[in-house]
Amino acid sequence: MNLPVIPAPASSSASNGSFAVGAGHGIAAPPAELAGVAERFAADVALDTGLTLTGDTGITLALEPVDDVPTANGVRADGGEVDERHGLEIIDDGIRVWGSTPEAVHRGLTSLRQLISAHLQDGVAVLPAGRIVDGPRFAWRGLSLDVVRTFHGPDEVRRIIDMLSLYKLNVLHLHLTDDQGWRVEVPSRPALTDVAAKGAIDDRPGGYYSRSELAELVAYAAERFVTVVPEIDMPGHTTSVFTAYPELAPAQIRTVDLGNGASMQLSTMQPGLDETWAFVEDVLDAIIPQFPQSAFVHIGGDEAWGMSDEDHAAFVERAAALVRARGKQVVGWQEIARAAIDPADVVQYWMDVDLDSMDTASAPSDLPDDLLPILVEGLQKAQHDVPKALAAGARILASPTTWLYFDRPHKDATSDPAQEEARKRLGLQFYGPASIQDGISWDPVESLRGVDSVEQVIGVEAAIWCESIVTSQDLELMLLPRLPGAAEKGWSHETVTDWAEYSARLAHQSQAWRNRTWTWLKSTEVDWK
Ligand code: TNX
Repeated sequence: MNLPVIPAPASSSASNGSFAVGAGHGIAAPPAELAGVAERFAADVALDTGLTLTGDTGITLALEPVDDVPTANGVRADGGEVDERHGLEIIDDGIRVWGSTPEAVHRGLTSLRQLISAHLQDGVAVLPAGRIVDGPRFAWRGLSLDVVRTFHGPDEVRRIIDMLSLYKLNVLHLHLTDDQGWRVEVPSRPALTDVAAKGAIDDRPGGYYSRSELAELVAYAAERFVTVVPEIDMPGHTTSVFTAYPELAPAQIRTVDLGNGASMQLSTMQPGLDETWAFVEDVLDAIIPQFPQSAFVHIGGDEAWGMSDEDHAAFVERAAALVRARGKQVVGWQEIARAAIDPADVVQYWMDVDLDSMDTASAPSDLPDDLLPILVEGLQKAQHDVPKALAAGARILASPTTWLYFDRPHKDATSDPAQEEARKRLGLQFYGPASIQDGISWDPVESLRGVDSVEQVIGVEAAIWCESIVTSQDLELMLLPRLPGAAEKGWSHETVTDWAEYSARLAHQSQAWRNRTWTWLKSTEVDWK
């Protein structure tokens, strides 16, 4: 059955009849544990559709297990075992949503939100009778958000959390530190916020989240069953730290411009310096308590160009040990697999490059001569990261650049001439453009180089890097309409690559996006509602 729901449910069947949801309906007195979920649903329906559910009949909720869909593969970012499987039934007399946990019921109500959006006409949504039994393929389904290159304030981050929630994504990975800035308070290191946080790319405003703003964001996400995972990127991508604490800086700081706001740094933290470790401990001690839901700390580890393999491994191993000593698990970009890692660590795979088909002649022509060999060597090493991670017993978080880097330019023109300027400006040109259809033409197990079984994958995470992204509208235009496709890869057991089927479901999403004032690329590939 082709329901206007993304991600596609594990199973669904149609029956005869329908139920018309209107303003006089609502959730019938829910069990106490589901009161919050019921309130959230009514508030979300109002924001998605303008329909205010003022009654208390029509929709019943129950805490009842669902076990006729497979359990999720992988690991949850909150480290728990929460079951997200749920059922949703529409009959002539009303609607019933059930699952064994509040989160499961919330996921079921999220499908109902989408059904109401798709069927609403003149204040009434006539929902065809039927039954959905659903649950996720992977336990970790996320978005990595770069808040450094452009600082996205708390209001914008809340809008992004709302998007994640509408597509049953359950992780917001905040990339809080990078060469250009630092976005989080560390009370024992005031120069991070007094100095490093002021930076961003070009003359974009800097900024950081205060401790209370972060606590509010984390709570806002938790209410929507989204876990916020913090990333402190090291030992590369740390130039902003050096501006604040020059005693940590290497002798020479070298920056290479790659165009479009992107740059490359050949300056890294030094594992041989005692001060480095005092700093890392201060940062971890300040940050870990700010993310109580997260069982993980992301330690970065990527692109430590110019550093020896030995130094990089020594750094990763010590930083990872400090995270584990604080009771948290380690997640890092795929380069951490070049160090000795633990089976409980998660390796985030991104460099899905095929070296043989690469055209190094197309590298930026103004690249200094000594850099191309460094880049090529990095790509060669990257081919071994996934096998190394798996050999160490660790598992993979799938973020392949080909399909999940949303800073790839949009390929297809838009039906809105006002968006064409932004479409052509946004994204890193060296990636080459991708269509929305390209974004769903893969599978998170089959398509990953070096991966051969679903057990090796803990989940799926899209990434949005903000070198080319300046405004909130830019950010949303790069996230939508791609985000639902990433969510589908993380959730749906059966990989849909049939564009006609998928784009019919995608077309319905624009109704809620319009009501929520989210900017999306009105790609001509889709017949938007
Ligand atoms: C690589 S992906 C980076 C980022 C850039 C991104 C641009 C990764 C772990 N590091 O620093 O912003 O490419 O797509």
